[in-house]
Amino acid sequence: MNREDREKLTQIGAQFCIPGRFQDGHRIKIGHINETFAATYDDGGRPFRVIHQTINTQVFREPVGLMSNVVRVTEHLRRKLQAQGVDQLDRRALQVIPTREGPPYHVDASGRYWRTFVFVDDVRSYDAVESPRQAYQAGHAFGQFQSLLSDLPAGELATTIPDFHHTPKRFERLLQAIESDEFHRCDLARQEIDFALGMKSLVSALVDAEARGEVPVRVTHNDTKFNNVMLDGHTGEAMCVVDLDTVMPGLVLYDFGDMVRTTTSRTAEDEQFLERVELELPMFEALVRGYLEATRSFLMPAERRLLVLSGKLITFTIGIRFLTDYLEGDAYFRIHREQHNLDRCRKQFKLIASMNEREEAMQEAVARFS
Ligand code: GN1
Ligand code: MG
Repeated sequence: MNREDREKLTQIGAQFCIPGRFQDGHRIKIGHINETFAATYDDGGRPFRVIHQTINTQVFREPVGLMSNVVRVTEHLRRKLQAQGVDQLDRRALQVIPTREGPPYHVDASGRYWRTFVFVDDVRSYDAVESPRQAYQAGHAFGQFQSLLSDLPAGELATTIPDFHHTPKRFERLLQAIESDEFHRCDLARQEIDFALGMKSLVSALVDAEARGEVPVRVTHNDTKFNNVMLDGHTGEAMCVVDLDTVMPGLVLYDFGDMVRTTTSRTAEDEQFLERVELELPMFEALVRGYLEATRSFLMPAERRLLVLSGKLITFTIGIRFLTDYLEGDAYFRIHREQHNLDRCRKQFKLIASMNEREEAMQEAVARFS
């Protein structure tokens, strides 16, 4: 790492209750939103590893509430897992390291918020799912996450991003972006815009089910991408889920939908060869089996009935967020090439088309494992 990063990290690390002296660190490139570093401290000859991460306050406007959610949830998970007597507790339950002054975050001289986690050893994540076994692990891990938190009253958590998965509001924003076409990109995205407009009748399905009281608000993860599951480096077993910034009150269907989006096709989120993109049934079957096994104790029939629809709807919601961001000049999602957000959108829409073709088989799989 360069000298500037090194000095920065040393200074940040000193604020937290970390045993030992700063030794080394490096930037980890994950996520579109936050900045993340892994660092090693020398604790009397023994290495102690942590994650230092900034909170993007443009995106998360209430970092204090966010961190109080994260502490609440990680402690709850740890207590529950401990009571179950699981092995390797420290690899299964994330731990927040508080600052020396007490709060679980530090605000640096330029106003940036930092937090620190204990590093989980010997786990890795994948940007794209590789096998049904991995899909099973992901479904089970996020299902278990919801299940362990199902006795935590959702109302006690802060809402870190209001209306995060509110599809009608996301759709409204897309319509505004099309209307103003500030960056003159609508012509380049004509097909995607038409596809999105064609889905209008579906956009309110989940918010309507919630408003009618058919599905309850629970504590949910809300960013259940496959790369937020940490798999054991040797056995491939899911050890824990990470990226808890969006843990807040929500519908379990948001979580399941985003799993379908990211864990049923062996392609990256920005795959450009669209002929490779399809909903792979063996992946979906394994995902839904893992999820239903882990959520048996609390999941209601009404929630189960909407699982397949949620896959389509959340894939659509993220797809139109990419499209909107493209039309708005790439202000939100970090891009690494021109038209990156348009490529991301195309991939999501292709996956939806494939789900439409396989809908019956997907429903049949949900019924089989229910
Ligand atoms: C963002 O930054 P990351 O990768 O954890 C986004 C998610 C999207 C995802 C798409 C707070 O997550 O909602 O689904 O990108 N997070 C936020 O890859 O907007
Ligand atoms: Mg995230």
